[in-house]
Amino acid sequence: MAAAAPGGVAGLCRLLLPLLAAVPAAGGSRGAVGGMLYPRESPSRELKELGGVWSFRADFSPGRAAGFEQRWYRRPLRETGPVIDMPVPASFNDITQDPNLENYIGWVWYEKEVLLPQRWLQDNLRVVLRFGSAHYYSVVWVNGVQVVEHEGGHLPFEADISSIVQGSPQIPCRITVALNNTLTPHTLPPGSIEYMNDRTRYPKNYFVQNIRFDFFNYAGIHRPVVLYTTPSVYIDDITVTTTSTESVAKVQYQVSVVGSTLYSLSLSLRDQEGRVVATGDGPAGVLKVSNPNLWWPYLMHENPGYRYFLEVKMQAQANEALLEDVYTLPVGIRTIHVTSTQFLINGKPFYFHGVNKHEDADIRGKGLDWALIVKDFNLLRWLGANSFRTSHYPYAEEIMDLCDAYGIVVIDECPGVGIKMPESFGNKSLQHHLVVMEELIRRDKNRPSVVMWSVANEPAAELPPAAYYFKTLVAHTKALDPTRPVTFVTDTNYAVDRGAPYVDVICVNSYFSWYHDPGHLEVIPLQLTAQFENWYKTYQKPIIQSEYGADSVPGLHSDPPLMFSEEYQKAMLREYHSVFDKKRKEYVIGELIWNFADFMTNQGTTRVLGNKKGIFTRQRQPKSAAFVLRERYWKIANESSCLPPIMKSHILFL
Ligand code: BDP
Repeated sequence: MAAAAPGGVAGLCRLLLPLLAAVPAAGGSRGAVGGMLYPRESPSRELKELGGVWSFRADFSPGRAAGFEQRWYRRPLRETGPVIDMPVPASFNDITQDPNLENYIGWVWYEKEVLLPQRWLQDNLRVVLRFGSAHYYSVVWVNGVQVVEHEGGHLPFEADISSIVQGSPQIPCRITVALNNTLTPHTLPPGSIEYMNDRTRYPKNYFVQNIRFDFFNYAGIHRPVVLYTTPSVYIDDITVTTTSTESVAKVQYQVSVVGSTLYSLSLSLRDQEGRVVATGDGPAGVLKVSNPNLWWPYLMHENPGYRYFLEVKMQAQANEALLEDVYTLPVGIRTIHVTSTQFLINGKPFYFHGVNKHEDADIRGKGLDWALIVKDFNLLRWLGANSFRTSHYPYAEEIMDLCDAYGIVVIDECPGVGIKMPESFGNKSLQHHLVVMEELIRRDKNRPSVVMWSVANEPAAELPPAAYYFKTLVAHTKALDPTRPVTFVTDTNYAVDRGAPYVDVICVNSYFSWYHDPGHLEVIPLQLTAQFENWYKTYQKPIIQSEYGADSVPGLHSDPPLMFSEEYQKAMLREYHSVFDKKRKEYVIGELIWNFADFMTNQGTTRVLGNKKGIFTRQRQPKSAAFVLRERYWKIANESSCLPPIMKSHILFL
């Protein structure tokens, strides 16, 4: 974001880790101001991907500040010390055999030298450097000049670097990134550094990072880094909302242009066959589409994920030249409504039968991996899942694009996970959380797959400050996007949850027979029924079981079922499902298994090489539970839609 911590990097270092010496305060942060369109090629825009091998060094100096003190960004990284090869995108943690790098906390440095085409260096052209995400605090220099600073992972940030690359062209152009993965009570997610000062038990300066969330805190440049061009007068942002009756849909649009006030805009909306179905002009307006093809979720329609393409053309006169910019945005036409018992998409009741996921895999950690992404979508469709929650942070834009295209419905969650400490409910944390929601909505507002925002997972919602915190956060989110419902995911008791009054849908997690009454599957029906009834009586809002699950170690068998066996995971599912089947006739509108796949966590006595609640292994092989869920999801889909049953056998071959 945006808003760097007050005092920039220097302030951050003081706050994060006294161990880190202060570094020069930086500027150049852009904030959630302006647009963050996904970079796409067009007749007026070129794109260069900077993925591959970058140079890398972790700053192992005692204060972790040698890089700033010695200004490593001023010269090629190899000239200031040893470097290793580091893939981008990827987490750095699992790439080498060095346990110190796996668990490293502090500043790491990345560098890439890039050759720019000569034609990019002309006037009237803008060159932008964009990061899909980097964990967590980033400072970026180009040819030694700082261009951007950004707080928080999981969301994109960018910098206009035209003046640097065009003003004094340097060949090659050198991009240096310093990244810090330290978490504080005020970052999202929050964390804290604890110094172990007992000299009889720990060496000098020994510290650990405490986190209250259950996934390995991978760090690095996790998503694509690109350079792209636009004309110097350019389309900065587009916002689209849709309404529809059966015979006609309205696509309201707003376009913002930066660089000049003298420009003209023309828009055309094309269907999937390329036919123009509506045209418009000017920075705001309404396009009418007769007999629209609506965007439907997967398994709810024989043609799910229908997208139109909105081509926006801008022309402007600048420096005696005619500049033209073109950007094409995919648009899905659909509506969402929430009643006290239902979630309606295009006026029809939608039941979430889906999963929770993680961005997580062997070796690459949280780094974007196309093979894994496509495999996961094939598994989701094989399973008959129509939805997922982006537990516990925004996923890559590339993943969201496929959700739009395939009709996979998304509950889009921000990185508000592990908010447990009282100091994480103060004004400073809240202000940051508001900005993160701004960044998330700015990124995903036009996505038809996103049907609800989740502002947090399992916060300590019983604490008194949680009331003001969530009231403000939910109101802010609704003000930014009045078209989508807002929730947060709770594991707090219904009677003391101070955030629940503000949400549109109750999302509740429970682990009956696992964390509570471990081994006692027989308590599930009673406890789960009581959970639903208590929440519904209190709030009269529809409810999603947003997590439930049990660990199973693949290949471990036991009958009667014992914990950690594949049979226990299956038996737990069946007990939960019997209650869901009663309550979904009333007000339960969804079930999301925890978790789609096994994933890495911090080490601990309850984790055997990570969390094993996946119905697929980390390598995406099905456990027995996957087949139980598959039978169920297809059955629900076939009951609730008019799809021919042949759909399932078709999907078998995926
Ligand atoms: C839930 C958390 C999730 C954990 C899960 C578990 O929301 O992040 O991974 O428990 O313990 O409470 O498996």
